[in-house]
Amino acid sequence: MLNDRVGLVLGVANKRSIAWACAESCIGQGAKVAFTYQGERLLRNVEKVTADLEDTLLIPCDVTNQAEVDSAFESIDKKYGRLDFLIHSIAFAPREALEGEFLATTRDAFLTALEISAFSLAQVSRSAKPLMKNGGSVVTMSYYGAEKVVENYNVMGVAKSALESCTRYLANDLGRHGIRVNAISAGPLNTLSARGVKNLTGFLKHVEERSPLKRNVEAREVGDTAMFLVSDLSSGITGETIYVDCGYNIMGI
Ligand code: 1JT
Repeated sequence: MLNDRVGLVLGVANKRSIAWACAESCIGQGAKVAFTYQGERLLRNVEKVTADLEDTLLIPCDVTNQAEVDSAFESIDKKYGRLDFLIHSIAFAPREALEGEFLATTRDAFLTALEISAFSLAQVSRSAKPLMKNGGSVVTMSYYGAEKVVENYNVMGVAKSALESCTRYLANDLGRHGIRVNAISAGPLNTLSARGVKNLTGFLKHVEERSPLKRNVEAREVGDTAMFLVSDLSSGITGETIYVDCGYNIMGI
């Protein structure tokens, strides 16, 4: 399905990362995948996870550093001369912002969360555009807290709303260049990011009880949806947010 395609995946922290599940699914369909990592601290992890891959590229890329973003895309251009898909799976908010009242969000936490979690999609899409010479597909990760109030999710919910809106505006700008942009709204997963969440276990149990499928989503299922979105199977879909949450979001009372 993805033979001869080159992709870039942002946001692998370890083997449980949603980004890694996306990469695995795409590689399984024949894609070549390069990875960015944030800071030396995560390089070891990404090296470990990608050790068995051939023809990969590990590039440092902290999105708050424009020079690093520029040189990341230069590296892609130099090695592959093209890019067919990009999977954006990064977000950040200071830990204190993900508990208590949203009302208490500081200016600094707000700006950081929106910069790293939403603006970065526009930033990397802009850099990817000239490399997506034969069209392309960009996929990002959202969460239900973008649409409805989820206790403690707070400023990340606001950032994910902005991210979903960025997805639509970018889809409009890039559509004429044959580039599609979509978001996946994944159900909660026990990843490194989620580890800091208060009462994650109770939260996962709640979804298990309430979702139509009576279980939590697996990273593989999110990865497979990302693979679908970067493949030609989804050629008519852009600007969309697709829920991969065992149906949790459709429920009322
Ligand atoms: C971030 C973190 C983004 C955790 C995230 C996230 N998107 C989803 N999660 C998991 C989650 C987090 C909370 C939650 C439910 C799910 C942590 C680091 C910053 C970026 O609240 C009930 C808080």
